Amino acid sequence: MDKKEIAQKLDAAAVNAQAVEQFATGLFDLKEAYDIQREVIAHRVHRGFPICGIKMGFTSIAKMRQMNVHSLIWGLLTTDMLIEDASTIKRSNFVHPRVEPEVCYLIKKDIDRPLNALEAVDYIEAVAPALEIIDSRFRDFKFDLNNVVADNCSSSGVVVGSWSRDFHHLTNAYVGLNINGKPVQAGSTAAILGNPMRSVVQASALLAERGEVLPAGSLLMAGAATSAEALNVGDYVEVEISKLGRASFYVG
Ligand code: 0L1
Ligand code: MG
Repeated sequence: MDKKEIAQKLDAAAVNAQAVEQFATGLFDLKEAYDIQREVIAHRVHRGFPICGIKMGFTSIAKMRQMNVHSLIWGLLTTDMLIEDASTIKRSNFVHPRVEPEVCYLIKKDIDRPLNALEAVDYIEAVAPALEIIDSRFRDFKFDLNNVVADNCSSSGVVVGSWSRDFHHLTNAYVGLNINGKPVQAGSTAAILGNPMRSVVQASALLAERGEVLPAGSLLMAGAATSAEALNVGDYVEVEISKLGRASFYVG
């Protein structure tokens, strides 16, 4: 099976909300996994949904432990993944969705080279509380590192709350994930690589490695502060980040 066929299968799994088995370990390496990811995204772009940002994955120890992996990964966001704050998603559009609380940055200037932590601040326009819906296209959320990368790092939906220009207090801010009014996960922005701004630094290095640029105006999902939670019909899901605000959605 070549890269195009693998991408086609992953795209069809997402469109039809039907899980597939992960591909055999060793069928493609990590570099090829990112090539397949690009092919998967090309299907979305072809359907009229352009790339609007990137997501960083496995940025917290909690996430790495939950999924038993040890490397940072990244995927692409397309406009069909954007979900309005406080709107309703349809459970039936997903295979087995989970949600995780995140921080989202709005990029001010093209990220076109590796940045250090001091420089990264100048590339951020604003920050917002956010929720990522992850929905592995692989049966039972079972995958190895190369498979999850090929599957665009499970990314499926993004809810972004109100933008704030005050992003300097985010080194250790409370992050809560509430479902139906009950706290189900609690953590700190410090769980995101020690400081979510480091996610921007890591993203700049990963982009440079592939010779890619993240244009001004893009979203950068910095990663989860806690483990993910499964979504069920009837859920009201909310992220709360101290001094930053909230974002939410319903599951219908
Ligand atoms: O942190 C992340 O967003 C990684 C998501 C990929 C793994 C998963 O499906 O949990
Ligand atoms: Mg995530």
